[in-house]
Amino acid sequence: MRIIETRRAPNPRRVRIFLAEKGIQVPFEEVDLMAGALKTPEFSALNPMQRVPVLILDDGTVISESVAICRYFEELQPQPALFGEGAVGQAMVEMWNRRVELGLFAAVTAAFRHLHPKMSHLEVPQVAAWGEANKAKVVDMLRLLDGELAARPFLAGHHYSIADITALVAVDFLKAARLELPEGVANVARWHAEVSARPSAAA
Ligand SMILES: N[C@@H](CCC(=O)N[C@@H](CS)C(=O)NCC(=O)O)C(=O)O
Repeated sequence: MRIIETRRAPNPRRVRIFLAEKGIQVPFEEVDLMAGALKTPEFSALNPMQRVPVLILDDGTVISESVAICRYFEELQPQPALFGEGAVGQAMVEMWNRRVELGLFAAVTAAFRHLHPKMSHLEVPQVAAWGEANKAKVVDMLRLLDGELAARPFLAGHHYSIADITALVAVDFLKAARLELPEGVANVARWHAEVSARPSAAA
């Protein structure tokens, strides 16, 4: 099997961190999304959404979407459980991962894609007003998460999970979007320092 990625892009990083937490090694193949590598007929045949990461299994099965790829590996190797354990634990991870994906990661990504000049050939049309509007959404969501992280070490409870991975990648992607952590989110800062110190964060 192999994973096609662009190393500096945030979604492939989610999968790399997930695999590092599991201790699973998979060969990665680099393509340059900025140079149009995802727009070719060959890549589009693998993933019609023209996005990385893409996992290709030895039998030719193609799995894209970062969370789908991570779920595949969770099923292959359940421990450490990064999608939660038990009915409640799994539901909590699903809930927080979706909230972070839709409320934070998507907003940071929109700010980046709609405002960064380098993205003008990939984000068509680039709507600057939408990028600007998402900056406030990012701040609101970080403040919400700050309140949550006052009460527990990790986003979905007492165990590190894919929700933390998604949030870590989203927070680190603030820099590319030319944003910063706002004032007054000390709990997010504490959590960010802790998850960044895990060896997987460097994957
Ligand atoms: N929902 C997808 C999103 C994948 C995605 O947006 N990947 C970005 C890189 S982080 C990409 O391939 N962008 C290519 C483009 O915008 O043309 C996932 O979770 O894998």
